[in-house]
Amino acid sequence: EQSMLLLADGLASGALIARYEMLYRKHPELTCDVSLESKNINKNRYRDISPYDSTRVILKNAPSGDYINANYVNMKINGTDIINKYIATQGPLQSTCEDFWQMILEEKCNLIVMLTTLIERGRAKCHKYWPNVGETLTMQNVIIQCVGETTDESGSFIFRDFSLTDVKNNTEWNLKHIQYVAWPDHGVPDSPALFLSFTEKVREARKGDAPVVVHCSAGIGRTGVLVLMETALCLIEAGEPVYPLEIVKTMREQRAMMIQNASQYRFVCESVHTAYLQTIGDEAKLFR
Ligand code: PTR
Ligand code: PTR
Repeated sequence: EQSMLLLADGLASGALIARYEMLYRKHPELTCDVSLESKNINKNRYRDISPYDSTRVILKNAPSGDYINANYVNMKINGTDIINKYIATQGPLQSTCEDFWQMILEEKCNLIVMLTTLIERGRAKCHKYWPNVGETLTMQNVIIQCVGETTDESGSFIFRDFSLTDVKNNTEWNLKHIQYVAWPDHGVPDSPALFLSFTEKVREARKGDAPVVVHCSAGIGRTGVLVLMETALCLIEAGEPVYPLEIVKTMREQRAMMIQNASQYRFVCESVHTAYLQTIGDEAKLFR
């Protein structure tokens, strides 16, 4: 039997965190064998972060094999027909840029959400896998042109517009890139309000049925926080209750270790609470 509590009470009492701490970080029965094959091992940014075999993105026509450190993460919105589709992935390495863009091409993505900077505390967190404004990056199967770049008033978000060309079919499409520049790994954003407004931008930019590609450095911590938050906003809009722990479980069945630590979980639950107050002017509903 499950006890039901108000989100605010669960935060205040510590019950919310206590339950989070008991979850499996990695599903005990799911394997990650492909990521550890000798031909793939160097394609992982971190030795301890691997995608499950069952939900990994399998590249069809990449020049260097079918492996990329990425998982499909599908989040169903209770009480609706909506499934928010994501691909959660690591920040590309220089050696995996071609694979990254091949994935964007094969999935026909039109939105990338980036939650890291390139360097943090002197350490490389992500390769700069895109071209500067007005410049073009040419991959074997896809050409990427950056046609615009703006920063929001707070200086916390950067918006980029890319035009992509599918070389084989000679077709073009547009891709948006939204970057959160003030969010260190293992940490949390400056404020729930700022993070909420970022997540709203993601919601507005999401279009069509293609998965939204979300990455940070490892593709688990900050990526998990964003996926939980956008899922929660969708649920709130649909008038459905939000059970943050259930959302974490659903994510972790698709990519291991999503949401890295208790402070990130606490932060996102506080943000969910803020969203409730803003959207329906009411106390957050129950959690289990
Ligand atoms: N082995 C690394 C570490 O524990 O620091 C892996 C790692 C790196 C895990 C970054 C999470 C990280 O954060 P994020 O997923 O938000 O980039
Ligand atoms: N409500 C969720 C479930 O059905 O599993 C999450 C949950 C997690 C519920 C833990 C209760 C929990 O309690 P305990 O930590 O005692 O297992």
